[in-house]
Amino acid sequence: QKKEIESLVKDSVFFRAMSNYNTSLMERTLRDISEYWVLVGKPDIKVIEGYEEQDVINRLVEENLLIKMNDTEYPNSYLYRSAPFDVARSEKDTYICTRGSHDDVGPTNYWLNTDEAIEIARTNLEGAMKGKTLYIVPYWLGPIDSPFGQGGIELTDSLYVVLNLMKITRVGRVTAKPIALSNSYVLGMHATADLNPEKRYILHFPDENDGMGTVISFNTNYGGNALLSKKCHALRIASFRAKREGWMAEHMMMIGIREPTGRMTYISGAFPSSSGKTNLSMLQPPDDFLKAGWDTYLVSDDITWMHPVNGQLRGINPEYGFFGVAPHTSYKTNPRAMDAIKRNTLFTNVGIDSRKCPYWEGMSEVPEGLIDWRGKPFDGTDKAAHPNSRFSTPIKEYRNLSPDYENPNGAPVSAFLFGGRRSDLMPLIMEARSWDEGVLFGAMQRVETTAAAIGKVGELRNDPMAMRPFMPYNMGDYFKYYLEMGKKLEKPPRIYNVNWFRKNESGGFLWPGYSQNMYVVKWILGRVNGEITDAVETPMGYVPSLDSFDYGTIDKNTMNQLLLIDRKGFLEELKTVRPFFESFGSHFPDELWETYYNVKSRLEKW
Ligand code: GTP
Ligand code: SPV
Ligand code: MN
Repeated sequence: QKKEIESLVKDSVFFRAMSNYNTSLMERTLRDISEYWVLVGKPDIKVIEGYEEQDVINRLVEENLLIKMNDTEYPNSYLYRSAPFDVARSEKDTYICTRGSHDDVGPTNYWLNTDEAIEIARTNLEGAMKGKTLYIVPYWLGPIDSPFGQGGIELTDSLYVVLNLMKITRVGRVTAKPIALSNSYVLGMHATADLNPEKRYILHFPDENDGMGTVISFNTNYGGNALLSKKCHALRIASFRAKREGWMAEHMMMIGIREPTGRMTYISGAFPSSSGKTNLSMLQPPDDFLKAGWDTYLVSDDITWMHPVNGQLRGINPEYGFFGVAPHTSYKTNPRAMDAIKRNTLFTNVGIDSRKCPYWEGMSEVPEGLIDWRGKPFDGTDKAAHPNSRFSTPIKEYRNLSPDYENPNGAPVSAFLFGGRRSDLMPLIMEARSWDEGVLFGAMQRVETTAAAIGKVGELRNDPMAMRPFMPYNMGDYFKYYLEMGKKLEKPPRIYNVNWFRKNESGGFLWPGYSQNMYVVKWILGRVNGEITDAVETPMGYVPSLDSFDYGTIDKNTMNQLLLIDRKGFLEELKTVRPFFESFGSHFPDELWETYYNVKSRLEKW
């Protein structure tokens, strides 16, 4: 069988390059592939080298799976419609599998025993690709020459997955050398099978594959469930490895902000799914900032890998493109995204008008001849675009990329922001007094659920560091690890809690958000660079004093509301998160309890 596979891939540039650099890894790769290939019913095989995008598109168009968009306004852009029941991440089908017990992964994860999970996969995957084509997609996460990069190989029968990977990940022959030299890769096996949601599994095996990790996903074709390089590898598998190796793989965006003086400061922000990472990463400062010489430069919009180097965390973006939320992206809210998605973009589950331009809620006026995301004429009874509709766009389409985007060593991170959708309690901005209290901010995150995952939207739930759906081990141990990281760093990032989503009595947002978030960012820069010293000290940490806070055109009253530290509310909040913390039992660090009680007693005395 290995011979058979060998003959099927022998013309591939990727495999030829791979065997030049590392014969034994090449041998192992062939074994891995042949085992899967036999299981799924010996389909045809095609290795993705990285230059086949047009062929892939043509095939999908022929199969009526892609619709070409207006070629003048959206050149080389297409619309894909998913099965309507397969349009978001499915947390209840997502498992971390180990040979130990459920306690390995803690109460925030679904767990399966490794052997049991492999048996489930075997049963479901047997013959699942008979008569189809198996695409082998080698990919590399991080700058090609980065010591922090990691390779992966995704095996899939979905051309939609292949096209997405080509848009948002470095794929094909360019990855052969770094994969070969790193002498390992994460193995991802994906099959659309019959898309039966009852038999949908996204299985993670962080211990398998010589400890590099394996992912098996089937009966789904949606982003985070099926693009295995993204959440499965770059967050879950990578976080597991990061803990072992002393670094961090986080659900964070990262940008550099250049001030008129030329100084560049990098900040990273963890916001749960559909809660503002991509938008903050593409922040276009208000006009007066731009005129004065401020601007922002993107490193990452969803995932950041951070390594301690000389006492500082340095961040890289493992990805090569955006898989961004479409609804409410507009020239008003995010002009830089609107520019980037005007070319070479794959849209998923958006509406389309009679001119073949995409449309979604919050984009503009409802256009003529609108067809909704399911392909039916839009009549206003349902949404035109699915609330979790997405754009897949290569990173190079974004015009304000950081000069450090391709820096193999990344860029130093000066601040961490934790935030999420919270209509009450959480102020616009507060600064933790210490790393440990910042970790408590992160651990306490209780935010509204969104359409990015299947389930109810708008329900408050605990989502520490925006990592709940992506944490591959016990969250209590993660908190411990986070605390240790702070001790290890000479210059740990300062930690902030932000909230763009506070609401007024009539349900409207108190804070205008989007480009206006620049005012908050400016305050953070003033703080981390030691230029704003007169902040107001509260039991929760520091909040801006209105005198030293440039907050734009908002009135003072609203500002006071936005910055209020509600003593009673926070005491109540501490009480509310307590059972969640307790659910981690002895995994929850004593040190964090201590911090919890310190903050609590400060509030009580205030
Ligand atoms: P994932 O890709 O799911 O991880 O989401 P994300 O964290 O990147 O969120 P994104 O930036 O795509 O924003 C999600 C939704 O929140 C979009 O509809 C945005 O328009 C909206 N949003 C983002 N930033 C703000 C803000 O500052 N204020 C308000 N009101 N809405 C915002
Ligand atoms: C998220 O849900 O956090 C996303 C989209 O960024 S997905 O890739 O589907 O996970
Ligand atoms: Mn995300």
